[in-house]
Amino acid sequence: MRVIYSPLQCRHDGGVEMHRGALLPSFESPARAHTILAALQRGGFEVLPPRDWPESRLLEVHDAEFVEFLRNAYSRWTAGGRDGSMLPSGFPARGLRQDRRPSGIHGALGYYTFDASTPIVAGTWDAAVAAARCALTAAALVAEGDSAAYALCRPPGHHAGRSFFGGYCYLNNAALAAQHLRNHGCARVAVLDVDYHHGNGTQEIFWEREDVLFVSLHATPESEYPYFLGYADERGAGRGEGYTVNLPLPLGTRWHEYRPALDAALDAIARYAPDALVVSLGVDTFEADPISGFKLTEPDYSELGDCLAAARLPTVLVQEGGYAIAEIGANVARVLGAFETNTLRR
Ligand code: SP5
Ligand code: ZN
Repeated sequence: MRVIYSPLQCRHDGGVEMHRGALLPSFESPARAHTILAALQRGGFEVLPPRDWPESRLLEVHDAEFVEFLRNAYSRWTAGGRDGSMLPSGFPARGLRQDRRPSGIHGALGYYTFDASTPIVAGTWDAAVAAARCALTAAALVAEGDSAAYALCRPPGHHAGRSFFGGYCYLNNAALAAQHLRNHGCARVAVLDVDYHHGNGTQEIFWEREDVLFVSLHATPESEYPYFLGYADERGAGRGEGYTVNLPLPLGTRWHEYRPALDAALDAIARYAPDALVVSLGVDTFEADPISGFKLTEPDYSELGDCLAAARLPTVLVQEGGYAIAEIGANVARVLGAFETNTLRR
C-alpha cells in the first residue's frame, strides 16, 4: 500500500499541554511523524505527497464557523499581544450557556475546545490542513482502486468533532476519509477506531447516520481520556441508532483480552457489509506508551494487521495516537506489513 505524508504537518510544533496540573511539552510532536516515516521508508513503502484539495472539503464534516475559528485563532492571539501556545481558560459546563459563542478570543477558545492539552501554535492550521489532505488523498487512492492506503496524519483527528477540537486533534482526518468514500461509490462505510482513546469526534460526526458505521475499541472512559464519551450504551440516534458500537476495555488490557473485542468489532463490521473500511490507527495501546494503560506488545501489532486484512475490504488506514516515540514507527510498520502480506490484489 502507498503512504501519504506531508512535511507541512511538522509546522505544528513547540506546543505545551496541561498534564495533571503541570504544563509540559506536548506529547504529540513532529518526531512522531518522523519516526513513523523512517520506519516505513526502511520497510520499502512508497511515499507520496497529498493532493492539493480545496479547504472547502473540510466543510463536509466540519462547521464553517469552527473552521474559520481554527484558521484565524493564532493571529487573533498574537494580535492580543500574546505568543507561545494558545490554551483555554474556561469551558461551557452544565449551567452555562452553550448557545452563545463569545466574541473575545479567550471565550471563543473555551467554546471550541474541551481540554487544555490541545495547544494552537503558529503552524497548527497549516499542519492540520496538510493532515486532512493526506487523509483525503489516501481515501481517493482507495476510491480509485487501490486495495489499501495509509495516511501518515499528524496532528491526529479522531477527537475533533463537527465544531470542536481537543485531544491533540483539530480536524477529523478519518471522518474526511470516510465521507470521501461515501461521495465516491461506497454506499456504506465502516470506521474502526483502535486508538487507545475513544474516538469521540468521529462518533459525534456520524452519530445520526446509518451510512457510516462507527466501531471503537478503547480504554474505559471511567478513568481514561476523553472521560465523557465512549460507554457501551452509546449506540447512535435517529437513523443512526445501532450504527455506533463502543467496546470499552479495562486498564491493563493485553492482546488475549483485546483480541476477542477486536473480533466482536470485526463481526459487527462484517454484518454491516460495508463497501470500504477506514481504520483510525492509534498505536497508543502499546505497553510502553507514556500516557496509556494497555499492554499490547510488538508482535501484537502484526496480528492486528492480520485481523484488519481478514476483513477483506478496501481499507484506508489513518494515523491517530501513539506516543512511545522510539517504538511507534516499528509498530505501525508491523501493522501495515502484516496487512500487505495478507491482502490479495483486487
Ligand atoms: C489522538 C490521541 O491519542 N489523543 C490523546 C489525547 C490524550 N490527552 C490527555 C491524556 C491524559 C493522560 N492521562 C495520564 C495518564 C498517565 N499515566
Ligand atoms: Zn489515543
